[in-house]
Amino acid sequence: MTPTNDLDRRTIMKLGAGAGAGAAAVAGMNVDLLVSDASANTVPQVKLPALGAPLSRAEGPLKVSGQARYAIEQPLKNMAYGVTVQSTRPAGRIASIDTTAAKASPGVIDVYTAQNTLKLNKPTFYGAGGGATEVFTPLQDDVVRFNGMHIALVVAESFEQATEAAGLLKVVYADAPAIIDLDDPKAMPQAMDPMGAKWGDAPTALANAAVKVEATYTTAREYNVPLEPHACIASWEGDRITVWEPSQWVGGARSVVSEWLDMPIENVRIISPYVGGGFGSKIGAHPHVGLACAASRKLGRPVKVSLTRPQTFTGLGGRPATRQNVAIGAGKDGKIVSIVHESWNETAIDEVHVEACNNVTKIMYATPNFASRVNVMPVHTVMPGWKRGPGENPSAWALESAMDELAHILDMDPITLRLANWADVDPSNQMPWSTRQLREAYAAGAEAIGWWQRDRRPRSMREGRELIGYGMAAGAYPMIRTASEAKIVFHASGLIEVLSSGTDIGTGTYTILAQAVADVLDVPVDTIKVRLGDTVLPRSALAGGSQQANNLGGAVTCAARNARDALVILAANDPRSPLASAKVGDLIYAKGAIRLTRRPGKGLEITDLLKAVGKATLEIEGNTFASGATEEMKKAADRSFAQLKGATEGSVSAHAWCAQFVEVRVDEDFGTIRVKRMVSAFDSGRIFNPKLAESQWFGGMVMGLGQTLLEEGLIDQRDGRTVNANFADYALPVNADVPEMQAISVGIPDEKATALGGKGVGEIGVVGVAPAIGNAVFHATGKRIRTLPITLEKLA
Ligand code: MCN
Ligand code: MOS
Repeated sequence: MTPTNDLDRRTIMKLGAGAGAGAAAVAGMNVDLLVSDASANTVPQVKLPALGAPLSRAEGPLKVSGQARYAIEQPLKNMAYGVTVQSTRPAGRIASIDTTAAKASPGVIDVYTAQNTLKLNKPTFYGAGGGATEVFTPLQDDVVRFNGMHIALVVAESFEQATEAAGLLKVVYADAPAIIDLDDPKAMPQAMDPMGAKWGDAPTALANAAVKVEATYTTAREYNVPLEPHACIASWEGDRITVWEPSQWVGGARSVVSEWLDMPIENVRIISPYVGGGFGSKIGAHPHVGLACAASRKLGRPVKVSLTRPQTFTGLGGRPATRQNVAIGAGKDGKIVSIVHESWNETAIDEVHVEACNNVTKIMYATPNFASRVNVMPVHTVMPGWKRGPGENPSAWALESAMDELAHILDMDPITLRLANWADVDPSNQMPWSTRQLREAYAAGAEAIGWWQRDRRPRSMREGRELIGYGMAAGAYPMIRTASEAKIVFHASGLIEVLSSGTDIGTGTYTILAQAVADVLDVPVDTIKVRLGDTVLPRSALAGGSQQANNLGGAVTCAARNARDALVILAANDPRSPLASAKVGDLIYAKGAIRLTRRPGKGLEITDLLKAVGKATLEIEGNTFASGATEEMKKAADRSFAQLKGATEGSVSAHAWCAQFVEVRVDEDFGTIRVKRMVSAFDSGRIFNPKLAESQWFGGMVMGLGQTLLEEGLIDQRDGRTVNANFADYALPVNADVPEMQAISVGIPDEKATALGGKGVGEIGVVGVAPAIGNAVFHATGKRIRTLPITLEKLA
């Protein structure tokens, strides 16, 4: 990978300009902030905002030294170990399960099945989230819904004993015909009518169009595969339960645990300070968590349930396989007159997960006529879930591949075609964009990869045996928002704590919240300690939908502003304060101290104030709730999806944008495809930390590379089994697959979208990668591959 310096410089300059700081100030980045940059010592010291500085991850040292304690590393006394047994048939019923041998096996405490069940209620809550995760509750009936479904939980004194006993169950199935996958002729589509979009008369305009592209694009079943497998510990004390669960959303996990167990939500605590990746798969607590909670209640001791790596492919779902028909009609000048789009995605046999495949299709280009329909196809699979850029990712694959096909038919440059169809407003609702630096993204990406120097004709560039291809594609991700709250605690010791129940799943939440607070309190970043991931902390929505950085950035900024006021009031009003003789109006807060407006040179430090007034701590809250928000609304923001605001719930249509560029090399003899370079330009608004944003974008780009060339859940047509449910056979990009990468920030602060002017970073990096690579493969070879992954046999 290239060093981050270029990106940092560009981003900082952009930010500097946008935030009103001069270019000279950029060179003078405070040494406090540039922990590892020795050169910063040599330049004049001008203090720049902490927010926007390329700081390293605050919790990084804890993680690399093994001190960060992940969920199942929690040492609890008297732990029992639960191992789930999964069905080996895809559909039908369980005729019987003989648990005799398992129960007699050494160390076994109990074996739970549908006959001897652990009662779990059906959660209603996730269903309201449009398929965020499954509502399925295991062991509650004898129905077999998919191959790999949990059908028993064996609990023993050790993991090994439970695993041994799990292999001794004798299960007899009464099979029923199974619908294996999207291509199964028995699969029946169900239209999700409310998700469609329509304006004008798209079919007629398409029929009359001078130029047309009509094609079918598919994506494979994909898995989220975070390095930390899904695993938890549940522990009861009286009528209260604590669950250590790697979670993107402790508030959501708490809701579902309380529903499963039919208990007051206040008695549930979820703890998740560190998460080894989730990519959408840890937004919801999955059924094994319910089993752990219920077993722990029954046994009166802590129960740990860890899915094995193969079980993470069947114990929860990833991105569903999708099929999309896209038709674009245009004039000879390239102006689009119609887009007709229909999509299908697989879902569980009795639950609906919708992949909103028209999300990008309906907003990218100005077209007078548009029609889209979204369908699901119930099959015998684990309920699919959200994987980074759900909806937008497959949507961009189809649309942006089709745009490339159109450009080829028209003999037009793909960027020129896109600019010819520039949408000045959101075409799906005529709302103005909040900001849309997409033209800048095209320009920056094209320049960086050398787009205009290439020969546009397919199969025209080569080096030895290798065909060279350039491809580009664009994309969007909506700016979702949910109001949140935060607390700042000043300690007499000097420590300043920032508290939120939001999580850091590897993204940088710990770091950016400290940066945001440091600016408002005007103190060094390293005096601030952020605590996250615990339902006892202030309420936060999910780290999902690329919203959390902006949600919490806004909340902690508000808390910090409140804190400045509160400190001034305390200094003026407490009779024990050294500044008690002053009036509130005579005091200001600056640089970590309370000062007399007329003599600001000398100040009363926060710690001295606290000591003087006899307080060990001072707690100040802040939030971004609307002024009239009721307690019920505040609870809903943390516990449900009810307060989540979509991209157009304001006066503007707010999205992050990307333009992805790649160079590929295709070996003509072997058909092997290697991505040689990836250059992406992103509009994510104001960037809070360019180093962390870059690593987010890079992560998304690598994930897109895997999706395009490697990842594919293979299903045995005889029994619906996921054949390659492991890291050896489910191929992911390793370092050797990852080329030189560059991520360029072209965003400007977008206060119409969010309080601090940032937009989403976490997911936009994966949108548009697949079509950019597919388009580059076409440019290299003249072959258009419309089914992901693009593997070498498809080029033959
Ligand atoms: N950031 C920034 N400037 C902004 C916005 C964000 O510098 N304007 C940086 C910050 O470091 C912030 C990070 O980007 O911590 C991600 O912020 P955001 O886009 O708000 O995303 P969330 O905090 O909501 O995180 C969730 C998002 C999603 S939805 C998926 S999927 C995904 C992703 O983050 N899963 C991840 N990135 C991941 N990265 C890791 N390591 N692991 C995952 O599971
Ligand atoms: Mo991201 S798929 O919204 O966790």
